Amino acid sequence: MKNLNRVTSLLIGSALAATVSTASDSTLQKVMKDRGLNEQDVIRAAKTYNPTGVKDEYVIFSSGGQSGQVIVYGVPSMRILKYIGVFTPEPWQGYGYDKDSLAILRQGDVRGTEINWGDTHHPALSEKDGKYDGKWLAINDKANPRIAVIDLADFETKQIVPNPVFKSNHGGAFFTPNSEYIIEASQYAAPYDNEYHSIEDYKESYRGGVTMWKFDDNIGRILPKNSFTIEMPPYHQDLSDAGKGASYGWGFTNSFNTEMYTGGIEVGNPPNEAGMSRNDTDFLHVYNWGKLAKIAKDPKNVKVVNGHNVIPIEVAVKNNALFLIPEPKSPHGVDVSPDGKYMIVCGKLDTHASVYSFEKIKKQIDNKDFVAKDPYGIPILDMKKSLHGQVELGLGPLHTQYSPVDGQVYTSLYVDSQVVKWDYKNLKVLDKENVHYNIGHLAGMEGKTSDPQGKYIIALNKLSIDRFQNVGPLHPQNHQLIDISGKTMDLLVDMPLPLGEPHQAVGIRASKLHPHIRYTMGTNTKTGKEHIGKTLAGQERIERDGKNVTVYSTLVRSHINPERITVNKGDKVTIHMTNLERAQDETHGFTVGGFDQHASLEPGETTTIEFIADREGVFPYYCTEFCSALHLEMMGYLMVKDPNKKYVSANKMKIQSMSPAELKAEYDKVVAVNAATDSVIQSVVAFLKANGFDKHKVVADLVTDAFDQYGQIPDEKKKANAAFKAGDVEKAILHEGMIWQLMVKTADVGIRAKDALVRKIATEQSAAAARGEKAFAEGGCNGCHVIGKVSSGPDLTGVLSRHENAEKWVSEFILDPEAKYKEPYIKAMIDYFNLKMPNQEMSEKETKDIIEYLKWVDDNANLF
Ligand code: K7E
Ligand code: CUA
Repeated sequence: MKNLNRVTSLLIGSALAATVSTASDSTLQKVMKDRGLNEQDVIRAAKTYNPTGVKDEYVIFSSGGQSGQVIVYGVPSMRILKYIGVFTPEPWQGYGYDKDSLAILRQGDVRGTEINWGDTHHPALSEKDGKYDGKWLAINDKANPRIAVIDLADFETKQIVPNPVFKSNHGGAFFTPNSEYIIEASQYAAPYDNEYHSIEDYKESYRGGVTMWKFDDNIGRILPKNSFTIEMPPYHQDLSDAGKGASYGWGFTNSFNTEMYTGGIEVGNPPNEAGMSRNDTDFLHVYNWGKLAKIAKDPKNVKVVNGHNVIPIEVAVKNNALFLIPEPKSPHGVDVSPDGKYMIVCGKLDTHASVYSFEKIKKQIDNKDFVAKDPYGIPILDMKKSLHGQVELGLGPLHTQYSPVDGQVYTSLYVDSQVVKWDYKNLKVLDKENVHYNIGHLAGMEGKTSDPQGKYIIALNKLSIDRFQNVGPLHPQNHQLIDISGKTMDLLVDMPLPLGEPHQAVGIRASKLHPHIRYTMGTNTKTGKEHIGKTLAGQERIERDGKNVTVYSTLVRSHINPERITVNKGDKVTIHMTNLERAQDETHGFTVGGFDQHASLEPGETTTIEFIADREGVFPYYCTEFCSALHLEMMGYLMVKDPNKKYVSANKMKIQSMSPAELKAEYDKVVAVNAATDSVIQSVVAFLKANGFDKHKVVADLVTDAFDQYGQIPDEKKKANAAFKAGDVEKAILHEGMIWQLMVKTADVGIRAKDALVRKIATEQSAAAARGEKAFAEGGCNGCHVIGKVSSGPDLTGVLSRHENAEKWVSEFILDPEAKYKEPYIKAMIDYFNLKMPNQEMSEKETKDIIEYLKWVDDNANLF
């Protein structure tokens, strides 16, 4: 109201407003006039507008419907934040393309068939004491009955569990109040086994049911072995909810087609829609899952179908754990109140909402006060005796959300295209708001928990018709944000959702979510453990084992190491990749063209791609995220050779076309390079000998390896000299080239031997220095700084004596490099290396340790 008055005064230009009127008032008026906005519009805009950098109060997780994904957006701004790949490959995240996420997607295969989509309906947030704890999100796939679990520490899908006995589902996923279980109710009754059963045997062989998936809240995984299914008659079980508070330990599931009609238009029967809605009432299933969970532990009480525990109807009945209550025909939503005392059932085909009282239900159960049994022997309670009351709401009531105001709820009316606010305790309608059009679910802020927040309701509309720009006959869905903070509802804004039919959404306070911004270096994000392919700077390598080529690579601004991978056609290529970055949002992507491969590597993540190099050719690979100014240079080549082919070197052809003088010049150059390389090797050898390398077995072994290579050089040299003498300069060049190859291999191992020897003879590292060295490696510092060498950044040996007050200076520089970019010394370095020291988000502690490491380096500077 205060806002309204303020805007009104600005706009009406009252005497008071005139005295405070400024240029901005007239600007506002002009904008409103130009855009055809009225006062109300401006207030609504102000209620949803987030200036840049301002974040939302609530985060919404919406099912993505047929996209098989989850859509994340903010309230009140209605800005989309993320699509989470769940049942469907999602290329940006690499989901379903890298090997690790593909393994998750494949967990969802059904009877050996790869499933690459889902019909997601109901997202559910994990709970503690009936309140959201912000840890896990589960969602069901109706089409291929499955439940997926998403970790809210990184918003990635970690598990998909197919239902072993259902052939479809709908009434899931719903967490029990302490996330003990996730409820999944079947939808269309079908045989539990995987065999053919005639539809004539429907009543005997087809079954519905509710699966109680055991959930481990600490690790965030469903434990299939500890889960069980409650067998139910072949009524089409529908939406469900877990009891809480007064009804803790109980579950509630709607149904339709208690007629058990099986259709058959093609044989002249009336269609399903007529036969399945003939009776006036269907059944609310009421079951004591707390008791059934205990019963299921005894093998005598379960039958095992497809390796999964099923509690037969008769066992549940015998243990007083399964009951039916009539409910108005073809109901849809069942929603338990925050205190667990009431269940609101809405009948799609009935204009009423029915409010059931758990106290009344419990009394009948305790007194064994039943009116009849269904054909399967399940006790039926009296409907009237179970009801608190009924309220006529309008046409097509579906789903209900609770508010913090005692008794006040919001229900969607599908046919009327309205949200109705009503009082379920005093049984009266309070307000109605039109929505556009044909609302399904509606989402309150924590509106189904024991701690509903109120403030907003989102209408999830099935049709948008004329609300948006026409983009062809397939229209977007329309989510509409409604302000419920006032006495009457106020529709604030529309958001088109073009990704599928999002059935349900759940909203949580943003303050309850605490996702990571980076991973511990080398994490397999799908398991949370260290990845087998974890590779730090300096450990990059290509290993070959027959037809298997394994590449251990790293990515850091702005290079992929290695930059050349040569394999034979038919080789199986496995590329492990580690993103060495620690900076927030410094993701690198990776693809090899033509092989349907993509990976997204968030800071610290390691993942793997794997494919058969089944085609000869040259295939560039590159980083797919624009990660730095030199992003386009972040590339390399995969070269696939056919082992059965002889290749003529273009280089050789070039040499052949050279004049004798040019050839001689080429030869002299190669010989000179080899001489220079040899002198490096000799200096390493001198160092090794001077420092008694043979006293250390590890080092001695490496030296032996190195001389294996070096030992082949005299023979090669003889051939080179002979060719030269015979006048075949070209052949001499090739032999000298081979000598260079051998020298490089020698130097490679020799330098590793030297490093190992340095380790052995250097002064002992303090614990802090050792931690610092690790932080230096894991932080990716060694991507640019190689100790003892100028590489793509300066050599850090002696860095602590290069600056005044150096420890302070260096740590400031590590923690906030940007602040020093303008210092003349740093500016000169940046110009020289054409690189800026990036902020690697090191902590104060890590920085301190790195300083200790650098001190150790300086103490041993003579060795590097
Ligand atoms: Cu009503 Cu599948 Cu929850 Cu759609 S369901 S609306
Ligand atoms: Cu890394 Cu682009």
